[in-house]
Amino acid sequence: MPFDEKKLKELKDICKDLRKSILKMTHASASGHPGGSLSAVELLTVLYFAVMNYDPKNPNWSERDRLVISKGHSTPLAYSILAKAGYFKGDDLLTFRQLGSPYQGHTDRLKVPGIEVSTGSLGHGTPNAVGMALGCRLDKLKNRIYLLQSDGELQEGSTWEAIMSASHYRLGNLTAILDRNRIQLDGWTEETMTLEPINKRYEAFGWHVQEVDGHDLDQIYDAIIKTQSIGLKENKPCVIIAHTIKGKGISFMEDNVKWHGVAPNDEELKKALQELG
Ligand SMILES: Cc1ncc(C[n+]2csc(CCOP(=O)(O)OP(=O)(O)O)c2C)c(N)n1
Repeated sequence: MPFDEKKLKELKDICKDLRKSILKMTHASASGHPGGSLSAVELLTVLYFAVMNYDPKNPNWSERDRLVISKGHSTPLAYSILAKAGYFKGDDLLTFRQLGSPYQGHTDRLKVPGIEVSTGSLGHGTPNAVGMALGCRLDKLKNRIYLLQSDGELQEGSTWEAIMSASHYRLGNLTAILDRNRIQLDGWTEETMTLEPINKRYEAFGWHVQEVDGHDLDQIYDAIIKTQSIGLKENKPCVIIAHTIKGKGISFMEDNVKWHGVAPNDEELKKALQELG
């Protein structure tokens, strides 16, 4: 069901704020990963502001839903959204990547509340999420494990071992969202190592598969809600292949591999913020 007008505006405003924050943080540190942060803005916005149960004042609440951000370089987005969700104030986000700052270039669960797993070495998030899903089921918790995967890390063997084990253990409490922005560190995924047909590959590994426009808030929400019922009814892990654009929202960053791990300079920041309005 589509969001009502008020909720849709609220979510769109959050997305815009997050994009601004991503640009300012990477500009301030003159480093970091804007492209893959910008592509996943809508995905995490729907999770944090329309779907997940969590308590920012009690980050370790045992019954919380858990999000594993497997693309651990997307920290400008991760820290910005955790601040917005109330885990911390975030008025020091511009210390991003400085020595002594809690906001390191890759996620560190011991430094930033709300980060469930330290990631950054690609291919570790999916195994962690599978372990969490198993553990939560053993503890008879009614929560859900969400997992943000990148397409580049589907080239890691450990990811597929975990995908295989998730269906073996019938983890109906696991929803993966794949940020299918088609670009990895230095090129297109299909030129580096073919991933397609991703949907058939997941299906062959026993997962339920949906595909959405990863910048359409309604589509993302509907697909996530569907995984909640299908997963449990069919005892199947679910994946949502979210078709996204790396660098989304900034004309000169969109679909441009250069912006994987390069920060905007003064002039580029000004132009990007102007575009966002
Ligand atoms: C095991 C491992 N190998 C290499 C890297 C270096 N690296 C950082 S990001 C990246 C790929 C980025 O592409 P993708 O994973 O698709 O992320 P996104 O496009 O969503 O930002 C690589 C190879 C890494 N972090 N971990």
